[in-house]
Amino acid sequence: MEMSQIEIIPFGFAAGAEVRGLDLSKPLEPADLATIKAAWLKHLVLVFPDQDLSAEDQIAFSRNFGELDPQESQAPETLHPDHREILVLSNKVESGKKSGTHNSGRNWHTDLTYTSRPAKGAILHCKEKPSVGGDTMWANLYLAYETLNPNIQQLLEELEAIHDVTLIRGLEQRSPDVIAEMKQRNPPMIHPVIRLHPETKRKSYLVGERVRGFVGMSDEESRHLINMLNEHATKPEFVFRHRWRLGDVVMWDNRCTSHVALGDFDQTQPRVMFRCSLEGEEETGRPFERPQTDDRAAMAQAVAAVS
Ligand SMILES: O=C(O)CCC(=O)C(=O)O
Ligand SMILES: [Fe+2]
Repeated sequence: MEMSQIEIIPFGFAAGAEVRGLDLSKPLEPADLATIKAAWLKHLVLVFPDQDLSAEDQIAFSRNFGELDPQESQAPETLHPDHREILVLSNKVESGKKSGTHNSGRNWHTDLTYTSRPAKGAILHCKEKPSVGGDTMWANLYLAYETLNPNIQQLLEELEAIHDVTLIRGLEQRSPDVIAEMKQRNPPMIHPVIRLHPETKRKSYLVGERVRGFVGMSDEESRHLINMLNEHATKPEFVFRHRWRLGDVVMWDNRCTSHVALGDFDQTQPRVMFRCSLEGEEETGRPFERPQTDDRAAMAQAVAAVS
């Protein structure tokens, strides 16, 4: 049997490596799959250049790394018409209508934290790209955690954050039906801040710019802590920035990274990406319930407990 010659070339210290020598439209040899999995855990974001995958190929490749997210959190019109496993990220205007994903990913986030089961990872395939700009950046959240002072690490240990889909940057610019779907499908969700990676056993912290507060803190306390943690996590030394090439397939580990898609490109040029999300291994979230009572004292107590 022919052995493929996989080469793994690190792109950055914090994250990112290019994986050369593979055609992902073909089934992977077990040894190659093991090499990819090990490289993924080490580099967090893998870039496979020069791929040309059909929707079926991309789905088959993605299934090597886990179940696919059923995408119930997404507005149906943003999914591939024949393959619900694929979210189409596109800025194209179709029959006079802006796509429901034309500005997706524009603030720092980890995918699907507005659901009870944040994604394990994602596989993104570059189909069309602007001539310049539209890069994506990833932050290494292990390094962010590990470089905090132990006193702050301790503070985060029992903390829970409220993730809110309405904090997606630019959500208000999407069509009213997409906004309504996203809100209705995804009420605010509470997740623990500290995460232990099930495979590497390293800790990281999950906050990002779609968190509206911490349970048991005032808005003001939350705001300062959110800003501090996000600023720290996205320091340049923890960030890998990818400049897309047509055909790139990028696969990231969502359990220890956050990312942002930059809107710095000519919006009259198409940018189209197909995404498969790996279903989260664990349901870590619980809904954040608004206090539902007429009793003022109970209301005040409930608000104090969560705001
Ligand atoms: O378009 C991109 O570069 C990434 C968008 C994003 O946040 C995602 O696919 O999860
Ligand atoms: Fe994302």
